[in-house]
Amino acid sequence: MARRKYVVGNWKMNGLTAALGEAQAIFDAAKAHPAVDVALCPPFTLIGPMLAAAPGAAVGGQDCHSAASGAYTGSVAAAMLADIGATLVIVGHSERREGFAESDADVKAKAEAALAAGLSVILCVGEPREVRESGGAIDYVLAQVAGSLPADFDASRLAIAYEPIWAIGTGLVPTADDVAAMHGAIRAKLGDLADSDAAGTMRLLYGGSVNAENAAELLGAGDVDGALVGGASLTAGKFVPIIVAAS
Ligand code: G2H
Repeated sequence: MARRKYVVGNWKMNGLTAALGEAQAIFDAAKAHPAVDVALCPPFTLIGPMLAAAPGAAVGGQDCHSAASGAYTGSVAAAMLADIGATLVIVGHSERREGFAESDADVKAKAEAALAAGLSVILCVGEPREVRESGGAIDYVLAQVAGSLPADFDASRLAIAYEPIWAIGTGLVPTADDVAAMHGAIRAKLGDLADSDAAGTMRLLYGGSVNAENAAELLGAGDVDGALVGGASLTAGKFVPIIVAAS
């Protein structure tokens, strides 16, 4: 079965309630492109209000804790996200891996908790600049995939986002050939780690400085099923052209 395109906005720590109009405009425009699955991951504070503004939309978190509850000040459990209507969560973003010292094992535990709570998961991987420059990017990312992949999963609810760290928020992007090579290697690794059905079903997203100008080329690269978009997902004017490029 063909994989549906998937375009996800990661608002990071951006957005007050005044931004809900942008989300509404994005989800309204997305209705004209039913072949593309569109989701937004705003800060935790906006998940409920965004769902109230756009009922039925795919809205998710940018992180979750691996525990179901407990003394984890500042954290949010996967079941709490599901409880307010979120349907997905990002785990293992490099800004969490680097800024909050999250290991592959941490990311794996979060992904497993999120799947158990009924959420879909976008699991992020990606290499730093020095690893890319030394020629070790594919080995580095495949090790992250092996270390972060949930022990058991429904491939229709798990996507991997390849986000080279040096491309995040920098305006730099890998070539379409480099993206295709990485995604092909990830899909082959999934075949080894899981099975060929899972490898064929799972969607692989590219993330890192995706914008209206480069989206068509990046989304057209081999084994790219969608995009995880940061800065260009904050307004309908910048994000909708990326949805159009995916359709
Ligand atoms: C990469 C991406 C969103 P940006 O982090 O996940 O951000 O598109 O701003 O590079």
